[in-house]
Amino acid sequence: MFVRERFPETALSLDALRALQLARLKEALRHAYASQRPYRAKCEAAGVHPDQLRSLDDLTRFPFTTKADLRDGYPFGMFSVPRERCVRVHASSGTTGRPTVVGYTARDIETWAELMARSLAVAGARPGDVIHNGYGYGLFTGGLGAHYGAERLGCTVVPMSGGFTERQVQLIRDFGARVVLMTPSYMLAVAEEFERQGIDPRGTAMRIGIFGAEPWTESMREEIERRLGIVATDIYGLSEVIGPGVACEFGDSKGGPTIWEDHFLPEIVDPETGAPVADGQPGELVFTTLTKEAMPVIRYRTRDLTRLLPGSASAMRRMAKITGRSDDMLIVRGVNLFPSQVEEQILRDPLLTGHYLIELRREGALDTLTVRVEAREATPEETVLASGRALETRIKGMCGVTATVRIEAPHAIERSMGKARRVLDLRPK
Ligand code: DLL
Repeated sequence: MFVRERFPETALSLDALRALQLARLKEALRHAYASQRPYRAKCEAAGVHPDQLRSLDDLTRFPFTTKADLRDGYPFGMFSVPRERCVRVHASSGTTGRPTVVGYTARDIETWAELMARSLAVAGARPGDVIHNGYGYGLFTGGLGAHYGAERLGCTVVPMSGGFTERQVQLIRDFGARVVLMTPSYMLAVAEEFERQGIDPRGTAMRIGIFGAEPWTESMREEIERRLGIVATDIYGLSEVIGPGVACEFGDSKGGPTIWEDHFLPEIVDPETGAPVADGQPGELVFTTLTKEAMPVIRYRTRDLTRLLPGSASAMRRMAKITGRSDDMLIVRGVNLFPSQVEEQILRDPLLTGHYLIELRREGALDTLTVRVEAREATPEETVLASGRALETRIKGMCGVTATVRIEAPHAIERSMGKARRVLDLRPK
């Protein structure tokens, strides 16, 4: 009830939603065409003009925007308004080279805060809640994006950021946080810190976790819920589109994040050919921003792999859990493998902690795969060995690759404070 009253857009009928999207799309396309020279050049090369867009389906005739376009424009080349009209910039570091810079007008910040407030609300947060925000503050969009949304919803925000794990536990407990935000991998590290301090998280006010910024599996969700006694929901977003709050899961029905389609139009395409893929089929997620002023993106290739699912709690569609990014896919001796597949197999064993690192090496002409995992405290030696062998068998059986499992001492694998690094590729380039 609260969600529908405070965020009536979530109750739009399908017809009203499609009409709103079409009106906004026409405007967004004109805005990008008029203000982003690189995008206009692509349209001209493809022989298309915004006036030719009459239906939502016509969008597939327009060119994509890629990460390379944003990098080429470094730093402010993709801005659609004079830099002076931007009240903020964020940047994502990326793995190589220049960061990707994104800008926001005052209205963009308002939109973002409102959508982030909507996300927190559907996950189960309510005005008056204490929200512990463990997403990193700074150029990363996680911290400030969640912060503004929580304030807008009327919550008391604890701007904790990542790190200082002992302090995270102390403040969650002392300040009575009902809602906790951080990456799922870091939540696991915080769960361990609760255990180390001998504090039962069930005895705190913490009830809801809103986790994202990195891929995580259903098995990871179960592990977090079991260890902390909370409801774990999935929030999705990316800086190029706005930041966190592009989509968020309803806490009571789960089933994948609902995409805020009144602001971001999703498509799925074949990652190799770019051809459209029907709802329900797997492929690469593509977004068109419908209301962004400072940096609209038309058909932005996210490289995230997922499927579009029909709406459940709203007419807006959901996305299935991200299986991985097309650039995170490992090819090991010809077999395609995502870290999430390995994660699922690890978490089937209650003796393993859920912290892991996949190492790839080349020996002679062959790639080798080592999966480093950790046993929980005080696991007897023979049990550890048996767990390792069983995991090798499951990885071979379920993922089709031969892996060597190395079980390490508790805490041997580095904890991340934000996005976890799951793969170390030591193969020569
Ligand atoms: O990670 C924004 C964010 C902050 C989302 C906090 C959720 C919570 P970037 O740093 O630009 O932005 O990274 C975006 O992270 O393309 C996905 O690959 C991945 N990602 C984000 N959320 C999820 C999720 C933020 N729920 C990239 N599940 C995206 C899986 C996610 N992957």
